Amino acid sequence: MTDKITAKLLAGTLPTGLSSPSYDRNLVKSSIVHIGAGGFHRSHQQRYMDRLLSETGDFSWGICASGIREEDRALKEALKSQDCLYTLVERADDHAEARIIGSMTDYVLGHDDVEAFTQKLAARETKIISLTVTGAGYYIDQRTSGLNLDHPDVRHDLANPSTPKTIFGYLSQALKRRMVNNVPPCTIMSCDNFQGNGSISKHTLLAFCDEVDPKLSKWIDENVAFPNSMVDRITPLPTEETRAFVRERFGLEDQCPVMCEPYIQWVVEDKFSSERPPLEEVGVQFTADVAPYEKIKLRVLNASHSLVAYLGYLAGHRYIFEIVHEPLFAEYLTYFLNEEVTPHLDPVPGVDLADYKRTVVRRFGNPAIKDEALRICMNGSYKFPKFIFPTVRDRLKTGGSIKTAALSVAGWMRFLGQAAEKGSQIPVRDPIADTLILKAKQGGDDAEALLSLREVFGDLSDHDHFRKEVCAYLKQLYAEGAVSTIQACLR
Ligand code: CS2
Repeated sequence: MTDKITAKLLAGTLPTGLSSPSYDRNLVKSSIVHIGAGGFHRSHQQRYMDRLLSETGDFSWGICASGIREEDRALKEALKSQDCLYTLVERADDHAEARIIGSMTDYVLGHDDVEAFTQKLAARETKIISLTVTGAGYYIDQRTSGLNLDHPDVRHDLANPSTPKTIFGYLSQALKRRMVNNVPPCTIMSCDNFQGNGSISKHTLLAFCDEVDPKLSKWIDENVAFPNSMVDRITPLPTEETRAFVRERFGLEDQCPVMCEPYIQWVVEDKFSSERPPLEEVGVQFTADVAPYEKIKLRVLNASHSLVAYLGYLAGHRYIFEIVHEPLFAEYLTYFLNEEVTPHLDPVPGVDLADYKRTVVRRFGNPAIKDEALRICMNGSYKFPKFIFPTVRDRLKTGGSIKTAALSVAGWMRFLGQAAEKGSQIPVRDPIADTLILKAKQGGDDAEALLSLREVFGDLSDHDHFRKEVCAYLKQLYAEGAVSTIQACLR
């Protein structure tokens, strides 16, 4: 027999291996509003808050989750039908530990009632607005690293403040209301996975507000804190299989469970506009400078993901664990990390680099979470510039080899080429998917067409050595396939 997951269930006995909130959820305040409550938010920030609520008895820090895209409606309906509770399953090998997370106080869709949502964001009780809207949600122009004011969504929000589509439309309205009504400023905390996530949220929002009302942008600049943070937990996209697992293992009918690895990390810059949750009590690290932690995470973990995912997919693998269990891929990854990445990393307080790299490779090898290569193969146009190009630039400056990094770029291009073929079933999920497919089609085995995309490659579009290497590897990938090209690269 299965039970539907609802608050009623919490009063009953739960099966072994599953825990649930023992705190009274009615007492929890919604002092955080989170925009973009996908799988990662629910495996990471909510998990920390749930722990804070259950371990400290401080009920000040619940989260009202929200979405601002129509695609979020199904999740809203699922969560609302089960009192905003959901199961979080942590898995490694044959170990599975699950918890019903209770820190989500509500789930709203911003565009269902823009006025009510703006009021919520502008309310005195809202101390923090947190964000996981992915890199694409910041509308960054890679050429200038600033806000792309020409993007149709951004232009729409500037022209139509009452029907916003972007975080900027919502945040500018809400902060304006706080400014005008003398409500103390809240903190804007980005939990998106890129370096300087706080600083970038600030610069892009200020650029937007400059267009709306320079007084507002000045007020935000002087009053609102945007802490940078490094977030880490591998969270595959939720699948039907996760639902089935929760049903079979725990007898629970949960419409939107999340499954992830046991590893979790959050390092946050200790810079808040007003109070902040005492998250250090549940393992979050607060620091004055997050940059070294972000750098190591993005250049080691995220870069390694992109390095192996495309080529692994081309070699016929579907899951990350299968790829890193292949000796050839393991060797390729080790070469990249030791020879190309490591020379440009700085020592990070409390982090043993060799151990950090070993742990990343071990985490990738976790077969239980079945992380799909295609999840990593999404949004290459903003992942390569953030994860791999910084290493490439450092290598080029010092004259070091870039062979494995260049091959990973060619791997992405070959993947796009395959996706561009007639009748291909490969999905290209990327904000500039159409352009990428068009260029991949035009160029075929000649990488120059894709390399000309300055919004992706920036100065690297003009770098002869980089271009030569990528072009040679792409030709070889077309002619010989992934495995033989990696073998040749490592010889
Ligand atoms: C991945 C990340 O999407 C990607 O390319 O590298 O989602 C990664 O799983 C997380 O950053 C882990 O914290």
